[in-house]
Amino acid sequence: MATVLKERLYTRVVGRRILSYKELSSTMDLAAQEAREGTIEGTVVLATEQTMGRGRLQRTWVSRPGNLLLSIVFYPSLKELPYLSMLPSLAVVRAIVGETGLAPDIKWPNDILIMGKKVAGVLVENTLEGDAISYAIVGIGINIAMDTSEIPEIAPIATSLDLESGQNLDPAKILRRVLQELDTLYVAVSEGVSPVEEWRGHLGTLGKRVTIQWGNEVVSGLAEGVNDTGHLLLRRDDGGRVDLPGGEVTFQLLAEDST
Ligand code: BT5
Repeated sequence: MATVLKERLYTRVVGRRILSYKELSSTMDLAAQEAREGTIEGTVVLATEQTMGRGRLQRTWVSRPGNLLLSIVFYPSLKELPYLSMLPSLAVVRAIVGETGLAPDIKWPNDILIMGKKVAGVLVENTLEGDAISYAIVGIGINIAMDTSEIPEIAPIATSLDLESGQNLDPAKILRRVLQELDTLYVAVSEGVSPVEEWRGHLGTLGKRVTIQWGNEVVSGLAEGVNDTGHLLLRRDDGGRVDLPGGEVTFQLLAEDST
């Protein structure tokens, strides 16, 4: 896949170096190792399979062949950092829309859903050195040829692009598009263009009643908006407004839906 990609990749930063493996424990770990060794920014680590694919908070990412599993190395400034978690989900949305015509949306902060089911996930792991960011690894998993109905642990909540589109999509084509979109967005951010408006426009969470777990806290209310650094602005039932940097969203059923 890497050779096909190299030939047709038109990017400035993302994908300047591509490392492709049949099997890894997690692309996050190898990308972090590469970053510590000073690899060039935009290095992409791809794996056909992961034996210990992970999500946030030590959760597992089901990682099988036929899907996209990758991590990208960035050396962002502190100013660029808040945007770094918006860019991958935005790049994935753009790629899915452009390559399949499907209409995904983003569940804050960065799950990609189609008709309420998760088709892709994004994980950003930052490493600080003193006050500066030493490196950030962006991990992206996209289900392409996965029959999620056969995997009990995710069957009720997950889907794949093949299932949703009724086609056998070419993972290399989708990968190329994701990397190109991510590159365009990252270069724009480094030139001072904010991705927030476009990202906000794809957030399916806004306007919904939600319960959010953030650390040990649980808050419920109306997801009113997001601020310029991506924090969710939640109107609590007592009228107060809270600003949440991250967390786990559960949608609340409206009374008429639950009957
Ligand atoms: C994420 O975490 O959604 C981030 C997933 C990032 C995966 C990529 S793959 C390449 C790179 N290398 C890694 O090791 N990771 C990254 P989170 O929001 O915590 O969601 C995890 C939850 O999603 C799990 O608890 C399951 O409920 C669900 N899940 C697991 N595998 C899935 C899959 N293949 N498709 C859809 N949902 C899945």
